Amino acid sequence: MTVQAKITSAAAEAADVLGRLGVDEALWNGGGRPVRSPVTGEVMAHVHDASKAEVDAAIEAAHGAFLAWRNVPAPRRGELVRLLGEELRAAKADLGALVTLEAGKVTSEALGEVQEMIDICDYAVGLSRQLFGLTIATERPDHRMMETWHPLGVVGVISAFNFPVAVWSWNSALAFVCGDACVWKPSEKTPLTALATQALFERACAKFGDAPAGLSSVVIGGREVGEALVDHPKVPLVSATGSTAMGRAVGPRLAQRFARALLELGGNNAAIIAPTADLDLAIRGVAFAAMGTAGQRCTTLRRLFVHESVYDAFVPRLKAAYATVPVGDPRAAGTLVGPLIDQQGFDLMQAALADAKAAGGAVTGGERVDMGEAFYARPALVEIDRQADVVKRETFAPILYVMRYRDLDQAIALQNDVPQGLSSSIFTNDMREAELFISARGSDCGIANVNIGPSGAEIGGAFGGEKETGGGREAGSDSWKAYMRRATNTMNYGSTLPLAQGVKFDV
Ligand code: UN1
Repeated sequence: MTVQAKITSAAAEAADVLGRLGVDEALWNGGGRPVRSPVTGEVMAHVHDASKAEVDAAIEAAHGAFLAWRNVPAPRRGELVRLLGEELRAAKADLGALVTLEAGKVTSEALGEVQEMIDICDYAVGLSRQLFGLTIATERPDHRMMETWHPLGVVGVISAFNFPVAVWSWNSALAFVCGDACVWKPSEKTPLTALATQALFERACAKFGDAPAGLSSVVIGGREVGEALVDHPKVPLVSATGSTAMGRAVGPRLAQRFARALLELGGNNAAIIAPTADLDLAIRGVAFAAMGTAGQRCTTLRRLFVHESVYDAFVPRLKAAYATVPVGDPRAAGTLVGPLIDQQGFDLMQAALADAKAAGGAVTGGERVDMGEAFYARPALVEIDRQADVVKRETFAPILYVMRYRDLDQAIALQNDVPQGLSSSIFTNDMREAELFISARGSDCGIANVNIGPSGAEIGGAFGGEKETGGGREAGSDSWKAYMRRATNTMNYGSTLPLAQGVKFDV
C-alpha cells in the first residue's frame, strides 16, 4: 500500500493561482465564509456571502444583459464562448490546480475537468450556427408552419462541489450561445474555482468588446442564496446539480411559479460483469469508476453485479486493486485517490460502512488514512448478498457494493431496483446481452454503457438520468433546447382564411 504524503500549504498555493488567474483579492480575502481545502484541511480564503439584495441585483443585471444579448446574432454570441474556451486553454494548468486544491481531485482529473469546459465551449461555438427549428407540413393551403427557437432569459445555475467548474460550463456555454444570461451559485464548498472561472469569463468579455455587463455573475452563499435564485420571477430556468434532497427542495418551488427545472441529482450507478466479460478491461473500468474522484462523482460506480461463474476470478483481483491503489495528496504524482471533501463526507462513509456490516456485508478497506486535519480514506469494497437499504442509498464516498448474480434478467432487475437512475454499464462480449442491456427492457438509466464504466461521460451526449436523478439533460445532443423557448409559427401567404380542423366561422 502506497500512501502519498506531501503536505504543503494549500493556502499559499491558492493565493498564488488566484493572483495569476486575475481574481481580485477583495473577493476572496476578508469575507465571512471560510473556504477549507480538503487536501490539507487548511483555510485558504474567506469569501463574502451574497445578501438577498445582492442576489436580486445580480438577477436584474443579468436580465438587462439578456435583453441586449438576445439581439446579438447567435454565431457572434458563439464568438464570446470561443474566446472563453481560449482563456480556459491558456489557464488550464492554473484552474486545474485550483480544482485540486478546492475539490481535492487528483491532477489528471482536475485537468480533465477543465478539458470538459474547453470541449463544451468548442461544442457550443459550433452549435451557435445550428440552433434550428423544423418546418412542419400544414393542413391548410398557402400556409407554412414552423418552429422558432428564441433566447429564454436568465438561467440560474446551482452547482455541486464535485464538478465545481465543469457543470457551470455545460450549462452556461450553451446558455450564452442560446442568448441567455447566467447567475451562478456554486457550492459553498468550492467558491474559489467559481470566482476564478468568472475572472476568465471577464477576460474573454474584454477581448470580445461589447458583451453586456451582468451577462454572467457569481453569487456565493448557502441555502438562502439558492432560494433567492429559485424564487425570482425573472429566472425562467434553474439548472441544479446536487443531492436528491436539494432537488426535492428546488423542484417544487420552481413548479410553484411554473419556471423550468433542469435537475441532475443523485446516482446509484451499477455495472454488471457478465460471464464473457474481458476481465482485464473490466478491472480497469471498475477501478476508475468506483475509486476515481474518491467516489465523489454523480456517476461513480457504487454497485457491482458479478456473474457467479467469474466471481472468484474477478473479485479477488479487484480487492487487490483496492488494497494497492495509491491514496494521498492529490497534487503528488502517482496518487489516484485524493481526499473526501470534508469531515461530513467521511462521517457519511463510515456510517454507511457500519450499516453495511450490520446488514451482513464483508468490508475491505474504508479506514481513515492519517493526513493531519484532512479526511482521506482507503476506498471500500463491500461483499454483500442482497441490496440492503444501505446499498440502495447514494453515499457520496468510495464504497463499492459487490453482489453475485445468476441470470441477466435478475441482474438487470436488481440494477434498476433503486430510486436513482443516472448511469449504468455492462461488461460482456455477448452481443445479445449487450443489446438487451441497452434495450427498452434493459437499464432504466439516462446513461447505459457497454464495456466501459458508468462514469467519465463525454460532453457530446446528453448527460442526466431518470427517477430521483431528476430527469434533466445537460451538455450535448439536443440539450440546448432547455435553454431556449420554442414558438410555433403559422404563416398564411394566401388571401383566404381556412380554419384548422375544417371549422367554419363566417361573419
Ligand atoms: C457529476 O458527477 O456531477 O460523466 C457529473 C462523468 C462526468 C460528469 C460527472 N463527465 O463522470
